[in-house]
Amino acid sequence: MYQLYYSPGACSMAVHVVLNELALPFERKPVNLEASPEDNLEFLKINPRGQVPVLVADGQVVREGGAIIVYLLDEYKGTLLPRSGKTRATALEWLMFANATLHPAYSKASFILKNTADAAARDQLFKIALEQINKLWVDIDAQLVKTRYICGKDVTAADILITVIANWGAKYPQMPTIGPNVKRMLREMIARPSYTKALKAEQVEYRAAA
Ligand SMILES: N[C@@H](CCC(=O)N[C@@H](CS)C(=O)NCC(=O)O)C(=O)O
Repeated sequence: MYQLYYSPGACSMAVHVVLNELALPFERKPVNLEASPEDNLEFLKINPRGQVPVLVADGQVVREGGAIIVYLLDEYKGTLLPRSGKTRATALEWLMFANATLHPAYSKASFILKNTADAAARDQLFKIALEQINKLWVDIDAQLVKTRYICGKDVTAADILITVIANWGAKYPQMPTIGPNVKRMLREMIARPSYTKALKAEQVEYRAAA
């Protein structure tokens, strides 16, 4: 039995959706990311970096969302990650883009909002971070003009993670600009049973597709 350490609506939700897609049973372990280290001792023993997601697989700790998703999709056959060749390269490229380019762009904006005390400096830095995020959505939208999902006609893991990240902007003072083709994909993704179930379990309202 797997254990998934997660925070509602965080990047860990992509692992939650993948586990649902694969119909794998798992135990949900909520983590309060705002808690002080003293109040998070149990989780910090599992991941001293204090970050979710963490998957515990038969006692082995697996960290880094991208690695967890690839591990699960390699272990259990499915269409979310092609098994070899150029289609796998494309699927990995977009998954890593979501994990290592889009996610950090949002992390930057969130960091600025949380840690800049001076309001004028915060607004200025947030505006720059938002422009960077918006450029990435233009790129994603351009891809989704050509294809139904990010890698073609089939859903892959990248669509799942992109859909999770898109919702983070709902908490910002100004929401990122997400194009119509992305919104179409987001609506399709959140209608999947795997996604509906995860949103309900984590009690997350999805606002980015409107
Ligand atoms: N590279 C890591 C990043 C994970 C990450 O940034 N997780 C966020 C939630 S989306 C988190 O735990 N933030 C709390 C923190 O960094 O202290 C991964 O992809 O797993």
